Amino acid sequence: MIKVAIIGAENVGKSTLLNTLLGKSLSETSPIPGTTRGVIKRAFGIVKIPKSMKNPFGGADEIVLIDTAGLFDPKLEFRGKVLSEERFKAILNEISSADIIIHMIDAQQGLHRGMEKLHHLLKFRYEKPIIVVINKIDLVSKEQVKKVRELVKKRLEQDAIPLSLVTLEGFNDLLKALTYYAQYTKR
Ligand SMILES: Nc1nc2c(ncn2[C@@H]2O[C@H](COP(=O)(O)OP(=O)(O)OP(=O)(O)O)[C@@H](O)[C@H]2O)c(=O)[nH]1
Ligand SMILES: [Mg+2]
Repeated sequence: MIKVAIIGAENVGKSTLLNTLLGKSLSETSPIPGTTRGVIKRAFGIVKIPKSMKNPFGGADEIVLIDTAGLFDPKLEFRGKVLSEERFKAILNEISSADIIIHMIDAQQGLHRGMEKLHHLLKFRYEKPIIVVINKIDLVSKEQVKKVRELVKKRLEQDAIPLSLVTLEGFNDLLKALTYYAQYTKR
């Protein structure tokens, strides 16, 4: 069983991604930031791997997806408004036990300062493999996507996957990245 945590600022599309990956509506989504309030939501399910891909999860293609509350207010450097210090710590705890982390960025908002710090902490202190996705590319120009992608490359020193959960552009690339990292996960 592989544990994947989806993290990001409020309203970037974390719960939508969880639902899309599992092909069901398990986590509530809405245009209002701060929708996911529970410390953490876990969804146990099987991620659908396209037939053309080798199943990397060895025998069982079971994956635990964790949807977290938005960690930061998208416009401010502050902790998300639904989070108390205690909840914030509880989420960090949970994230630090994940095998793979998906760091989701809103193409309209760009990289969040607080998330940038957290990304480095998770990558270097906890040595987590992190997949960065730039979501909602259907809402912005190609230039904006390029700009955010270059910023990510510079600041996080890794390439990001442009994604839209409306048109599903990039979704296959995300699945590929997930399956790639899953091969290196200790079970
Ligand atoms: N246009 C567009 N809208 C999207 C996309 N992904 C998610 N959304 C919308 O963005 C809004 C927020 O999505 P959620 O999945 O609730 O976001 P979240 O990150 O879970 O938000 P919190 O739980 O509040 O932190 C919803 O209205 C979604 O329908 C996308 O790729 N394109
Ligand atoms: Mg949510």
